[in-house]
Amino acid sequence: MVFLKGKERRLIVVSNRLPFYKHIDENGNDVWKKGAGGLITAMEPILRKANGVWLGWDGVVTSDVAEQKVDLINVSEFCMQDENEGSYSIACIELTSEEVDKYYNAFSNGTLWALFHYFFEKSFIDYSAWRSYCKVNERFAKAICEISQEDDIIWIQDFHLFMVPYYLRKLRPKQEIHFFLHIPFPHIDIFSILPWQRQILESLLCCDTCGMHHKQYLRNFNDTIIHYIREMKSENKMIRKEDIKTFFYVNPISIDFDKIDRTSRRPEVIKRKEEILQQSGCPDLILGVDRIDYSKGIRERLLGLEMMLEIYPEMKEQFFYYQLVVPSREDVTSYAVLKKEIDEVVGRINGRFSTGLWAPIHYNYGFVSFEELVALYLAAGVALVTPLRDGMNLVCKEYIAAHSDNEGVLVLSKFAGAIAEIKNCVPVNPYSIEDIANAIYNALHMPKPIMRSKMCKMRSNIRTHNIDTWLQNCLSNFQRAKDQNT
Ligand code: ADQ
Repeated sequence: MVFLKGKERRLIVVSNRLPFYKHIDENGNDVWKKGAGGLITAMEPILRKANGVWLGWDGVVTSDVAEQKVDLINVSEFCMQDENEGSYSIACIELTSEEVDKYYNAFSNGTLWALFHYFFEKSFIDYSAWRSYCKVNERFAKAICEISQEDDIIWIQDFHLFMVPYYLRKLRPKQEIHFFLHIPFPHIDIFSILPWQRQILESLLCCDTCGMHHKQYLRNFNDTIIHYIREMKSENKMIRKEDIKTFFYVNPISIDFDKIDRTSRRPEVIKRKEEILQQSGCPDLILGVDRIDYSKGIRERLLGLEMMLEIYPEMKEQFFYYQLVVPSREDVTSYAVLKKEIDEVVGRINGRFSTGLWAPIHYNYGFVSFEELVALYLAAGVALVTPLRDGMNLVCKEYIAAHSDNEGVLVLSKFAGAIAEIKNCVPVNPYSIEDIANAIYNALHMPKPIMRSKMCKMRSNIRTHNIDTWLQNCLSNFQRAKDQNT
């Protein structure tokens, strides 16, 4: 429950994927596995504390989606958890394999993700994928009605579900509907490429509130709204800015700082950090942690590392680069191509620069536990977070939270939403290989007092702008919207 408008209300979060995905083992039993990604990292602690409900796809592909009955399952039934952290329930949506292809792979990840991250050459226009997207979004809206009551807080997450507010508003005219966009909202020139821009805009205008990470995204959005109003007027459909009831706000998402900080001080995590450093056999460990995605700039980062070794050959054997990559969207062609490219670049660089027992890059393609991740962050003297475009990026905030020793240098892309808040990083243009090479070299050579002072400042900022303050700000905006519209 969350406290809003003077009373306790149930929080229902709706996103494409649930934080767990299900598969059936050889004995026919359901087996649940934890997923990874920014939305899960951010929303899970909130739902646990609020004892809320999370509605989404469980990863199961069915041959036919009949009128489904949506049941609630408490995650404590299949997931070990710390009692102090609370619990929440999940409700599952089913998808057919055609819907996975069209709604999820083609439209959401192929068209929208690429376009909204400014990779318009990778984005494509496919009307049948759009129809599937609308059909699945309508199913989500019906499922929300099935599991909720009118005074629940419905909070729809991200670009997979842009059309849900439109369908839900038709079914529930009085429902409070909130939306949060986790990716950038692009410039109007990019957004205009979408033939369905008006439908998406009109759906967002069915919400009570819509939140974004960065003021530039809101500026872009305002430009599209102004253009939309002008178009409506030219069609003699009267609409004015004052008639728009949706409250748009900026609130950069964050992390559970205290949990990561506490974990980084646990003796077994510190012991693991020391083991990692010892195994690396080098004075410095550099770390990259990413969901595999072309927007994360992994390939460009590796090329930057290669150039650093070319320019500064004395850096051989002085560091060890650990690249952790969590698998993602493996059925989308561009992701499979990227994986192959990364494999090749890693092989080439290691082949070129390895000496005796030393190889510059260790590449781990898989999921690691929370404790292992914190130990890796703590071991890393430098973190490379160099996305070509990122709505926010939580890895850089996790890295800062894990450095309870006040050490470590963060190299951060100018095109990550997080750069607006994290001023004491080493900023980098991720499109410039040379800039990356120099940033890595400078990070490795930063004098200790400067490094500690910068890390302290970054920590105090993220400590106060954590996931709790983010939630409270969102709730205040829900309240403000209500006050504005009554
Ligand atoms: P993502 O694109 O998924 O999120 P990000 O914010 O960096 O990106 O979050 C990735 C998460 O996955 C982190 O919490 C990280 O710890 C975890 N992770 C990565 N690799 C892992 C591994 N191998 N094992 C375990 N965990 C791993 C989207 C947007 C972002 C935005 C978030 C939240 O694209 O811009 O910050 O949503 O709004």
